[in-house]
Amino acid sequence: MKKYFLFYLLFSAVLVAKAENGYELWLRYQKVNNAPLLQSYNSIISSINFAGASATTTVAKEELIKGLKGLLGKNIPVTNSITANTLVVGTPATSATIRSLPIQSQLKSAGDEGFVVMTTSTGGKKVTTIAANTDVGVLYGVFHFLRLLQTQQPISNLSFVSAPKIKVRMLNHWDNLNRHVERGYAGSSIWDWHRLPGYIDQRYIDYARANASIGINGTVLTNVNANAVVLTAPYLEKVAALANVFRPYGIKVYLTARFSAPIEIGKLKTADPHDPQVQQWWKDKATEIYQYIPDFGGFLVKANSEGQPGPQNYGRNHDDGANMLADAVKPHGGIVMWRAFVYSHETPEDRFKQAYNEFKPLDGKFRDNVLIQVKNGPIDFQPREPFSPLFGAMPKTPLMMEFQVTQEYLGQATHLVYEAPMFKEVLDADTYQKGKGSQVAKVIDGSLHNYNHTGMAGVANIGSDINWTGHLFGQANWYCMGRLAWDHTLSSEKMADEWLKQTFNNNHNFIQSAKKMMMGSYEAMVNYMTPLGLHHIMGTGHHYGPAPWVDNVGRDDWNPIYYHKADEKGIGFDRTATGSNALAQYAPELQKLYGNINTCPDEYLLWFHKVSWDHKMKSGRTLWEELVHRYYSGVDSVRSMQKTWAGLKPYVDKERYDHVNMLLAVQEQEAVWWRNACLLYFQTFSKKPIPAKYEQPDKTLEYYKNLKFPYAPGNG
Ligand code: BDP
Repeated sequence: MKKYFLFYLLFSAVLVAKAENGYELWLRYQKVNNAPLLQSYNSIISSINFAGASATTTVAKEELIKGLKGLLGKNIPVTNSITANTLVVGTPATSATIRSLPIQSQLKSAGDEGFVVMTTSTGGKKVTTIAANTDVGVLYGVFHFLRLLQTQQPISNLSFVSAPKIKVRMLNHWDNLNRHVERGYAGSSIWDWHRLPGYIDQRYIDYARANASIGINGTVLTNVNANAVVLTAPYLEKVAALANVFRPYGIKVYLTARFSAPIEIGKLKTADPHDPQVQQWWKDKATEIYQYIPDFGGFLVKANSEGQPGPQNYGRNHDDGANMLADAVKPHGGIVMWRAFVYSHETPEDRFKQAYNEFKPLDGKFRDNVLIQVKNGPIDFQPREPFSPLFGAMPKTPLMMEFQVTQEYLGQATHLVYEAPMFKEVLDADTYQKGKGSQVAKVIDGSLHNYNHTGMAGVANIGSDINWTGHLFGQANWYCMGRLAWDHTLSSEKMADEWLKQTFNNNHNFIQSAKKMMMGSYEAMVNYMTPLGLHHIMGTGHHYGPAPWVDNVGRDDWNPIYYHKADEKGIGFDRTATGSNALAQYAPELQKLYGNINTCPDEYLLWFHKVSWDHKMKSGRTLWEELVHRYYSGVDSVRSMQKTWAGLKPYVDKERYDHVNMLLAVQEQEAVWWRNACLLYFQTFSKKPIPAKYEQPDKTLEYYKNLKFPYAPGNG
């Protein structure tokens, strides 16, 4: 008997210390391990009064019950009555109590999707309320409330109103119908097209929960390098099944539209946007899609870019193409997101300038349901780019932001890189387009130019891996992208703090050290990959690892040597008036700042200037010395991250500790690889030594040049 009892004890202990594989993301709802706080939470939440019966209300209610059960360690009764310390949840439409609470002015400012979380009273009883004008607002409020508890905030005197600053908050999946994810490093696509529509993977539901918890309200299911087959009836049925799962969570489904679809699946001879038959085909297609998915969000389009078909194939322009699709979805309430990531094959122009050159003249020519989706920087999701000069330059056309959450150029899924500081750097950058204070964030939230539509998209880093994102810390990038789309004023520290507390624990020492590690990780990566404004020097095709020497790819601007222009004289791309003059696309204030080699911030120096190896930097070092210093300090930072993580071992479960630990070791090796390969290569031009005080490269440049990775993941 005793033996069995011991066995039982052992068994239940194993259950309690259940494996943490990262699947639960930041929605773990572990019991609050701070006794006084737990007591206070318990005294403030004695019952739940949850009004409403819609699908959204139902999932919100289930989430709240589940969350509170985990966090408080017991079931909180759901009641129809209201007593002291009831949590009152609902909308004015669903709850007479909400209508009567003194929160009406706050509700007004919450708008359509926002919420109010307040401590208030009714009939002399103190209550807490989660209220909104819509059911989805309630859902967001519930997630906010649960976040407060998960991050162990006081809740005795709440007064919080929140409304999203951006309307379309979106993930872009670059997922192919065969489940290969372009630039995906976390397994294969989570969309199991073959088994849809009949089989609904639990992942779809958990995906929707996770997105709703951070305010994401749209998802583009398919790759921008699009396949028209997704627009055929059997696939629309599958898409509809996903849309049905996501709908209660406030998430709309969007698809990528292949511009040549009328030819490929419609049997037309042309896809010319001026052809009436083509226009009709898209109208009919839109009508068909809306029969399957009544709240279909609309299309995302990559056209005349990197070989994708588009209106220019027919001598038309982007506005012709975008407007045709916009007209097709307009009667159904859809939008078109037309990408500005274009650079032409023929143009010998600096690639930096091409998107601006093509789109700026089209300002004001798009239908009112078109948004132009612009990558954060002018080239292509490099570790660090100055903001795209289009931001601020198209006052009559809503521009939305496209960030890349998946780490294509940022160490893929083996490097711990917290991206919030990079996103914030762009959002906070001042365009000066309407004088000082014209930040990129104000362009995309519509406040600078009064845009009627606003949006932010993140290219997803999600795949079939058990922890969703390959690297556990990649989850933080998904998290902060959603949070920033909701509120771009949130600081990187705050989001790291929230994510860490929810994902791991609330221990002060753990949080302080782990946060510091996250906060330094972006700059570390820039330093060991592309310091001082270097860009696009990674391996051809797969973009894995360094390859600054590549000079034989089909077109000039796919070659790293095009971007760094290193020679005996120096290194960097002259984009001032003596060079490509891309700088002229920015406001005069920035032309002046970036145009002067002495005032140009170090971060962007080689983006805009060809700099001699002996140039004296702000640090007092020569450019060569500074480059060496940066590459070495990048590696040093990774080594300190390893030390920090080792010190955090007592605070993290074994599975997740080991996962991060092993990946940090890989990251260290790859950082050394980047450093050595780049410095040995650039040294062939600078002809200067790596000072003896530094550990010297242990391999030759030839060795690095000969490395090949035919099966690197994520390739196109
Ligand atoms: C590049 C990627 C490529 C994408 C392209 C895009 O390497 O796979 O198709 O961006 O955004 O960075 O269209």
